[in-house]
Amino acid sequence: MVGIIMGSLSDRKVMQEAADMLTEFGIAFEMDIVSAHRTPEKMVAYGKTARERGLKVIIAGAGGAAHLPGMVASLTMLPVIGVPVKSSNSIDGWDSVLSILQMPSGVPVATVALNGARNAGILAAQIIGTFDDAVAARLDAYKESLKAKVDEMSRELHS
Ligand code: RP5
Repeated sequence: MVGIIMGSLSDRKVMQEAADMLTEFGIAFEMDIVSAHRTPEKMVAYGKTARERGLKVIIAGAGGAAHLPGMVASLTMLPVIGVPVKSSNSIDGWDSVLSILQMPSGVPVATVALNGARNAGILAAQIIGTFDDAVAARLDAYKESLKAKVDEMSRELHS
């Protein structure tokens, strides 16, 4: 249902959080390393075949000159969620954020926060939840659990 791709194995720790959320919501996913610069042919094949292979959403994470999410978005009509990863030689992550965020008109990438793979997983689940009632129900329960946590914090503050 969801394809999670990343530019390098060094992105894995961050991107695993997206996978963990999809697992929590009971959504099937695949994970692979696809580099825009080191494996451009693989990236083109991935983007061009994603829909016919049954994927509904793609989560793409990369750092530095992070061209993977935008390039994949140019190759498919599927929604692409971009995760800017703060890589080790990064200028505080701004390189990753801006190169994923500043897409040209007509080719959107839904960009989450720096290292925001958890939200990418939740957003992908919300897209799947628009046509899958079981996933929608799990998302409702998740949102309720967030409310319950804030209520608990409020009680603790006033105790
Ligand atoms: C990008 O360059 C990857 O997405 C990664 O975030 C960054 C560094 O990659 P490695 O040099 O660690 O393979 O392509």
